[in-house]
Amino acid sequence: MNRSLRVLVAGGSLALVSLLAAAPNPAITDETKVPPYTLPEPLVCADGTPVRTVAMWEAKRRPELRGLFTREVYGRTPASLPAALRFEVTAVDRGALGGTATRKEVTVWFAAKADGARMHLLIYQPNGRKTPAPVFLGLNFFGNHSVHADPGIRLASPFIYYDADRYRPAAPGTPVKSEQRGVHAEKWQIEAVLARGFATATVWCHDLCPDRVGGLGENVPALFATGGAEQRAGDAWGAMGAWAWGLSRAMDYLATDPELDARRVAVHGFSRLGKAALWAAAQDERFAMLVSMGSGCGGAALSKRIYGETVAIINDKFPHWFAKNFRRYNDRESELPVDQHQLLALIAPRPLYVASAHGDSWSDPRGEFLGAQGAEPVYALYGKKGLGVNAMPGLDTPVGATIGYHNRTGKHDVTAYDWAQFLNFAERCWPR
Ligand code: GTR
Repeated sequence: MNRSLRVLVAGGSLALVSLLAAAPNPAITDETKVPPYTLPEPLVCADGTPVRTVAMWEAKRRPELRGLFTREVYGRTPASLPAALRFEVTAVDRGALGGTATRKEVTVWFAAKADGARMHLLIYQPNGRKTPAPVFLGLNFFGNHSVHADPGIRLASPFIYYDADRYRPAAPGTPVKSEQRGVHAEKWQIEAVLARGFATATVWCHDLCPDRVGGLGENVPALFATGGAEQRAGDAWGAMGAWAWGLSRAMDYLATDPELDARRVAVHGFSRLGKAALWAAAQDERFAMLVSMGSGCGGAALSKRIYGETVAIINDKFPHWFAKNFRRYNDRESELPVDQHQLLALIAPRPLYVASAHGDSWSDPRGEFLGAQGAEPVYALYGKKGLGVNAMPGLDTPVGATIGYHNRTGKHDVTAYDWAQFLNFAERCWPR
């Protein structure tokens, strides 16, 4: 194991900051280097009892697995809702996007104070539908104004400057550049989603928990006083937990809107926000479908393969994302009592779509496919057909019934091709 000695030279004196802090083992991206591993069984309880019925899965094994993911990986989600929770519809434009859509903006208040924790939910729904629209709901990286160039979208605040795909907090007074609008429009494909009759809804992850170590002392984590990245209890939540919690609060609003079909809400996410979407769907059964793209380590990819990003690497780089307990498995993945196929199994029998990009070895496409495959026994218990293939399909070849999968040519991204597959899958699972 690599060990590093960090030394701080301050004002001529030598201060030892951290002695013998473990540095993560380097990443493997060569399939022949994947060590042998054993996956924990989704359908065998901790006491060794095999699960043969849906009733037993739901009464015993599913809560047991949720408990393990809570304690060892993502941390606890507060059990009660803030007393001040309320929805304020701040804007409705029935003539958005050239009259094809209705744009709604809703502030979801978590605290009574006007400057307290809140999130802004942006919704587009297609005009002209006779029935309530099914919804794709997901978090965004750079503010609601990043998902479409529509000048009617309220600008996120505090404004975060977008530069070469990195967050850069803007200095106070930085003028908002109009070209910041729609910087992630390609990743959202809003017109394509609307054209197929779906609504789209989004929240900026930063509203819930800023994506930095100090974020656990702000916004939603601060509201629940769950503690900073280092000070919190071992099983306290991290940013993933707060992000997933926010998706459930968005769902609370969607369930009140008669123009939207709350029984058909697909929660989706890309990369770190795909991990959050998975955890949201695993906990909240109101999400009727899950779609993840390049969610990788702590998402759909098996941890025990230690291919690409590992538990140690992710905890080292993002100490605020997961529960502190997850660090116990840094470079000790074989000791993890769970693996990510069991997280996917928690979504059964709801439709589940896992997508990878071939060039995204950091997210381990094969590990994501194997994660989806490992969830199949639980889908089978419900009489649902999973992937329908035994081996990883070729590039750009979507497969699957209730569990869908594709491995796209190209890099870590969400593209028009990916959205076309998500929409095909949703239409197939939810015929009009
Ligand atoms: C990377 C991280 C991945 C993935 C990605 C993203 O730096 O290592 O786990 O989440 O960021 O969110 O784009």
